[in-house]
Amino acid sequence: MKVVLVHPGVPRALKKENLGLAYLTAALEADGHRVRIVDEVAGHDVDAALAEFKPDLVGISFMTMYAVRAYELADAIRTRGIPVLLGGAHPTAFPEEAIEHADCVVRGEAERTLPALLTSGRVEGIVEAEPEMDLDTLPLPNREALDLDFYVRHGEEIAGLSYRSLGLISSRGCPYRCDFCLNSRRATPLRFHSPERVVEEVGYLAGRYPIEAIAFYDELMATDVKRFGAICEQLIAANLHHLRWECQAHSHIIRDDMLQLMKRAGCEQVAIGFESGSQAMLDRINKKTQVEANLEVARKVREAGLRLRGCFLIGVPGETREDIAKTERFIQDAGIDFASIHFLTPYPGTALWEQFADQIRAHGATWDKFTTGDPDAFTCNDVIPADEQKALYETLCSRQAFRNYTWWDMLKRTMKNPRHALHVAAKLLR
Ligand code: B12
Ligand code: SF4
Repeated sequence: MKVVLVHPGVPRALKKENLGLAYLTAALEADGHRVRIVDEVAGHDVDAALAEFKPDLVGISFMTMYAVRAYELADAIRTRGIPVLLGGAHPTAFPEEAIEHADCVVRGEAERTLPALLTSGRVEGIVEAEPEMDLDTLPLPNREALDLDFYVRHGEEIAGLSYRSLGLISSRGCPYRCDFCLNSRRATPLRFHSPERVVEEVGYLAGRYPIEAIAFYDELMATDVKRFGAICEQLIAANLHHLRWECQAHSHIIRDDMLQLMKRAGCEQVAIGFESGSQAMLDRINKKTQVEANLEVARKVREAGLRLRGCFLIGVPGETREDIAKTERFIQDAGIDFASIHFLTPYPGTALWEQFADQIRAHGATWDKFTTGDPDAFTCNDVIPADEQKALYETLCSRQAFRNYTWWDMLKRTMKNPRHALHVAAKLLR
C-alpha cells in the first residue's frame, strides 16, 4: 500500500523532528508498504504530495496544539475519498473527538498495530494499539524519510546550547505520575533500548549527519541507573563522547558518581522538571519531590561541571504571588543555567484535565492555544485573577529570557556561529 504520514504545521510549532512518524515509517516499510512523510513544519505541501504520490491511505500524527490544523487536513483529505487515520498524543487522549474526522483512530504506540491493521484491511473505528515490549526488536526509525536537512539546519539550539543536533529516544515511559502529564492517567509501560542499540543509533547519526549534539527525547532517560551508566561507558568506548548531549532526569536519581560519568561521556546539560520553588505547589501537582532536595540536586549537577536546565510551571491551582516569587528565587538559588518556563496547561487525558473538565469546556479555548506558553488556553488557578497571572507569567518569561541568554553567552555564540546569534537575538526581541 502507499501511505502518506502527515505532520501538521502550526505557527508556534517547534522545529523538532517527529520521531514517532520515523518509527512508523520503518515499521510499515518492513512490512512492504511505500511511505512518504509530509511535514508542514518543514514547509512541505500536503496537496502537492497527495497529487503526486497518490496514497491509498493518509495517517496524521498530532499533539493537542496541532489538533485544529490536523482536523482541517483530515476533513479535506477525506472529501477526496482517501481514508484517514489519526494517531499521536491528542487522538490517544480524545479518540471520540478524533474519530469524527477520521476513518480510524489508533491510541498509543502503533509500530505493531498499524501494519497489522493494513494487513487486515479493516482500517476503521477506535483501535487500542499494543505497544512493543522489547524496544530493540523495532527497526531503527527511518530518519531519511524526515526532512533532516531542515531539522539539522534548525536544530542549532537545544535550550541554550548552540550545537547542530538531532533527537533520539532511548527509552519509553516514566514511573512517575505528575498530575499535568499524560502519564498521570494513561501511562505506557516503562521500557528501554539496550545500551548497545542506543550507542549504535548515536554512531549512525554521527556518521550520517553533520551534527555536534544529541537531544535525548526520553521522558526520563536515567530511570534505570545501571543501563544509563552502561550507555555512558559505551559512548566513551566507542569514541562518541565528542558529541555533546542533553537528557532529562528526575531529581530522585541524580548521584555524584553518575554525574561524573555523564560528563566524561559528553553530557553537557541535564534537564530537570523542578516545576516550582514552593513545596505546596509540588505537592498539589503530585510531583513527589522536595524543594530542599531539589536545591541539593542542582548543587551536585553544577559541581560536576554540567549545565542545568530547569523546567518550571506557573499557574498551579492555589498558587499565590508568594509561590511564584519562591519559584523565581529557586531559579536563582539553584543556579539554573537555562530555565524553561511553562504555563500549566490541563491537557486532555491528564489528572488535571479531569479536575477541571467542565470549566475548561465552558471556557472554550481552541486547541491551538494548548502550547504550555499561552495562559489563554485555561487558567487552573483561581487565587490570582487570570489577567494578573498572565502578566506575571509573561514578566517572568521575559526576565528569564535575558538570564538564559547572557551577553557573555551571546558573544560566545556569535564567535562560534553568527547566524545562530542572530536567531537568538530575534527570539529575545520578540
Ligand atoms: C519527545 C517529546 C517532545 C520533543 C519532540 C516532539 C516531536 N516533534 O516529536 C520536544 C522536546 C520538541 C517536545 C516538545 C513539546 N511537547 Co512533547 N513530548 C515528547 C515525549 C517525551 C515523547 C514523544 C515521543 O517521541 N515518543 C516516542 C514516539 C515513538 O512516540 P509518539 O511520538 O507518541 O508516536 C507513537 C504513537 O503516538 C503513535 N502515533 C503517532 N502518530 C501517529 C499517527 C498515526 C496515523 C498512527 C496510526 C499512530 C501514530 O505511534 C507512534 C509510534 O509508536 C512525549 C511524552 C509521551 N509519552 O509521548 C511528550 C509530549 C508528546 N509532549 C507534550 C507537550 C505538551 C509538548 C509541548 C507542547 C510543550 C512542552 N512543554 O514540552 C512542546 C511542543 C512541541 C512542538 N511541536 O511545538 C505532551 C503532549 C500532550 C498533548 N496532549 O498535546 C506529551 C504527551 C507530554 C505530556 N506532558 O504529557 N516534545
Ligand atoms: S516525571 Fe516527567 S514524564 Fe514523568 S510523569 Fe512527571 S512530567 Fe510526566
